[in-house]
Amino acid sequence: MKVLLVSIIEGKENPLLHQVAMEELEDLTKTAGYEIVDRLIVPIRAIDPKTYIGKGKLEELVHFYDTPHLDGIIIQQEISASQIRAIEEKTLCEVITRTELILRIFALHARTKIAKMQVELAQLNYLLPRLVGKGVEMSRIRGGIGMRGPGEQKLEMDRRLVRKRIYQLSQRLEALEKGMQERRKKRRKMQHSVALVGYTNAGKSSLLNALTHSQVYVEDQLFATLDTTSRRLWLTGEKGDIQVVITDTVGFIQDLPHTLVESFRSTLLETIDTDLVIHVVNSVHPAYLQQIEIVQKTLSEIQAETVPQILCFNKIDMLETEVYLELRRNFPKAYFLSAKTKENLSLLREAIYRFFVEEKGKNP
Ligand SMILES: Nc1nc2c(ncn2[C@@H]2O[C@H](COP(=O)(O)OP(=O)(O)OP(=O)(O)O)[C@@H](O)[C@H]2O)c(=O)[nH]1
Ligand SMILES: [Mg+2]
Repeated sequence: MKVLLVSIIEGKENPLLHQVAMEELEDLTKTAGYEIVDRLIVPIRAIDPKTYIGKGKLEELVHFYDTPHLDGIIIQQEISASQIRAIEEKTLCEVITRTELILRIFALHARTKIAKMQVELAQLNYLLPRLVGKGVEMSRIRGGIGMRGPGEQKLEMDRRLVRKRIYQLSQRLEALEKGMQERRKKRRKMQHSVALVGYTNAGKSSLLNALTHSQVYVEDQLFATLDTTSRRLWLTGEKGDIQVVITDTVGFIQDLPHTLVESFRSTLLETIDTDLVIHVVNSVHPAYLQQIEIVQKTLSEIQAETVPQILCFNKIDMLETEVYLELRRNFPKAYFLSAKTKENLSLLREAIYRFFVEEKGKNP
């Protein structure tokens, strides 16, 4: 599917931040498997209630790109359903927002039953306020899980049916979550637990693999992992060997769609209801500082900001020496390592050991 990426700047917003957000939108688009024809940052003076982008800018876009030859337009901003429809009518191609793009990636990457249910719930919750009236034509849903581009079967379903399905899914998930919660409680009493958290693509799954010699799925994609995986980690030290359970899960992203946060709550809690959080940072990412902030913000949104944290800069094998030294100066308490080359991995192991043996003093 050939797509055009559009980000709309209203008034005096920071163009640099827009650039970073645009690059992330590119990564998301590639992860979804779409081909990018061009990227466009459109400055506007004010939001047009009908089309968001404004009639004139829309005309320009249609003429310049000969839009019927495109399959889709992906818009960074969360514009309304009626604005989407207005742009679709004018451009004659499918228009989706970043939120819907992320929902599609989640749908493509969900592997376990629980992740599939969580994604479907998020999609339906996203869709519900966008349905108007009864018996509305639901071409926009594009078939739930595994939905792809345009031209799929058009579904006729009304709000009542969507609500019913939301209810069913919530009930089933709630039951599953109860079981998970009980297991988690038991685990916490009996075992030391560590969770890997961080921005998507930071290298959490790679670090889990490197620490525990596992083969968890790793990919240069956003949201490669949606499920929770736990592995045992043995640590040796002067005060005797200990065993901890280390858990990897879904990564965070800026403006993670609210419906996804809600639906994945149990998965998120699974990782953060833990003794220690290892916050993995992609040290070579140009916006790593912003990513650290977003992770901290997300952690506090799920009430996990008080869990003790080890900050861990990954991918140092790709850092230039000067940048590396400056990072070390700026974050004197952090750990700097590479899940790929395994450099400094032992320092992190020692830090985890010390946390449990000395600071926490618990011996299971
Ligand atoms: N050079 C280098 N690449 C790394 C390192 N760690 C991970 N990567 C690469 O970074 C990409 C993302 O790694 P993952 O382990 O899948 O990252 P993640 O944080 O689990 O990502 P999501 O599950 O998508 O949120 C992959 O292409 C890895 O091979 C590292 O230390 N050095
Ligand atoms: Mg992962």
